[in-house]
Amino acid sequence: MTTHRQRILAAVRGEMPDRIPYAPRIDLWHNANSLNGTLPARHRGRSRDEIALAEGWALHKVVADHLRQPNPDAMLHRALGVHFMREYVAQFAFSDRVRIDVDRQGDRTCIRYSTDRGSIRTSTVYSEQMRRSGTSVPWIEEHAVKSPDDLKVLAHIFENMDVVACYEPFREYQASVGDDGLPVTSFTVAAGPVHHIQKYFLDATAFFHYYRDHLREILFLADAMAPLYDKALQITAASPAEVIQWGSNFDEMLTFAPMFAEHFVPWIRKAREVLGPRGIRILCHTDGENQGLMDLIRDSGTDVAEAVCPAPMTKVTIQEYYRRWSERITIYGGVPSNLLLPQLTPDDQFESFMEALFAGIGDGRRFVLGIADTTPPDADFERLVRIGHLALEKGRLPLAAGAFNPVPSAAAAAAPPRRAAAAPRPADARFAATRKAVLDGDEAALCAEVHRLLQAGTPAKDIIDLGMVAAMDSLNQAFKDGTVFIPEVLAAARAMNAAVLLLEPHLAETDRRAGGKVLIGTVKGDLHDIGKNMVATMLRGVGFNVVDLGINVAVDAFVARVREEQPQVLALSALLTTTMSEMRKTIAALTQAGVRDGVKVIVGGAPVNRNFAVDIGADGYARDAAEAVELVRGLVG
Ligand code: B1M
Repeated sequence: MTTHRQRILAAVRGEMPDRIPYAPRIDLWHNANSLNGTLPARHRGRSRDEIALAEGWALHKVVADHLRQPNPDAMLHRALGVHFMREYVAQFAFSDRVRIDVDRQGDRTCIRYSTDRGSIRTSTVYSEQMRRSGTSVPWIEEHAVKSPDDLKVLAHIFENMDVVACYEPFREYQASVGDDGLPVTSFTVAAGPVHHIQKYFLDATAFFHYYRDHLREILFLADAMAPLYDKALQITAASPAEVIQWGSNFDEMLTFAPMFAEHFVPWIRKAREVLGPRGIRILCHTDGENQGLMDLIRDSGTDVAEAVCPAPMTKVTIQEYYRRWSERITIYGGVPSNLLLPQLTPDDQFESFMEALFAGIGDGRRFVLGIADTTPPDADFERLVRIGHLALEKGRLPLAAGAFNPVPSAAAAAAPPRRAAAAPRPADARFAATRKAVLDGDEAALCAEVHRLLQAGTPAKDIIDLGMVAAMDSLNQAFKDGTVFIPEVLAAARAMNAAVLLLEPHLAETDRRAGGKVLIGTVKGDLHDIGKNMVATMLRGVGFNVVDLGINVAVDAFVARVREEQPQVLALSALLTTTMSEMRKTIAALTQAGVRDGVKVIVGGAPVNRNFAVDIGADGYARDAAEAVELVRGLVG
């Protein structure tokens, strides 16, 4: 009889298993529901592996089990991307020359790393609220890099580090999984040093500014780390592992195409070159929006794309993923997590998605069915069970899909064509230099030009509207078209922030700060802040006074700050389906506190849509940062 392990391994190797393996990731769901006492009655008291096996599913053994590690300090150095997991065959080892002082204060762990070239400080948080929501990794509250000099200190720390083999714990882990799944090892979950720097050392938004302003220093640090990555590959090559995770959270915006091509692809290729001949396969956790990265990922040499999250949660359909990737890459995932939430996906839509999935994946080779990214805590467990039944009923291989043809790589590389750029607005020649400075993200040049125009008697409002905002509009269009990337947009917005400060005293009272104050924050339980930061930066850029409350903001805190700041607009961001309900609660609390009428509430974030906004009584919804600017302008009049 074919085992789960054999079936997944065959899919990963591009062979034809007897049927589609089904390995749903249920760690987050299990953590939350077992802590809250809400596991389905028939599974009370069971571990996640026991539940999966009782249901007949393969174990999802891609991500390390962060909560159950023999080493109590397994996650202590998370802010440096240094983890001591039993699932990792290669692990970092600090040098004696680095002094490490750990200060634990309740949920917070602060660490100072001191060297003879200076020191850096980090802090991480792991709270009861995070535990209850199922999260198993601490949040990096204070990142290692606060100034470019910190990059040099980190380079020194990593130059002095070593990487050592840890085969024995991995062998035990492998044995414990046995035939029930395919254990994947990791070193870090970055696709090389630059990705490591992005994932761990810098605040997510700050990274984009550093990438643009301090690339030389970033590459210096990356060079210092490269020998460790090389050694990890050598150690993995001689290890008992069969698959290694090499890279995670790929997303066209975050891991934007030019950076991905220059700094990620060479490392994925190298991993493939070193490990391929040893029969070890490369897996990347591609849970983001991948449309702009599809060809790069396909040609990178990765064998498995795990946590593939298709439409309707992202832009790429599962059929398109399979068509473009299955010739070279095994797709692991395929069912977006929203499909498990009846409040977002009614039964009939769930059933038709699953039907389309089985019809759209050709002969079914190179496919491991799973949930992307992971099963949410409030998932309808019976839908997970139903997918398992469908995998049994419909998943016998080869599938009898009719006219399916994988796209040959060369043809796939040629498609899809870029959308044509929108026609530029007629430009006012007086502001050519202003627009250029905005497009270049050149704060000094922009401020100098603004100064010159003011001295020449140009109305401040014209400089903003006809110069700066016009440039930003065209930059936004180029961003949407995929011809410029997030660092350029953030740099332009940053330059505009500075110029608006210069212009403000010269604006007529009515035009000042575009007439408004905006309070913005990511709702309680949600730690995603990149999109929210983009919205805040763009609003500031066009002159709004933005008060950013940060992440994980409780309903009461929103209400208190609305009272205190009296903003015209409250902008709420949520990236998790589980935290969207906080938006409804916030609006209800504003009403109860008697302050709802004085503030317009707008909502946004990947899982939010217009219908939801209407349903919860919000005043508006914006799909992206550019739309948010238009929306706020419209609301503030
Ligand atoms: Co998370 N994550 N994540 N994650 N993560 C998502 C959101 C997810 C969709 C991945 C997936 O399933 N494919 C999924 C949520 C699924 C769901 O809820 N149904 C998910 C999950 C499950 C999780 C964890 C639970 C994972 C785990 O622990 N196993 C965990 C939760 C932590 C927590 O919040 N409690 C988690 C953690 C993380 C990281 C820490 C690793 C990292 C966040 C880093 C950070 O923000 N500092 C992360 C990332 C990077 C992502 C993805 C890959 C990318 C998000 C992003 O920043 N995109 C994401 C995948 C995806 O979204 N498809 C995913 C770029 C950003 C510019 O876009 O944020 O959409 P976005 O913002 C846009 C618009 O949405 C809009 O404008 C922005 C700019 O155009 N917008 C607004 C946003 N806010 C707005 C507010 C407005 C208006 C517009 O005002 C009204």
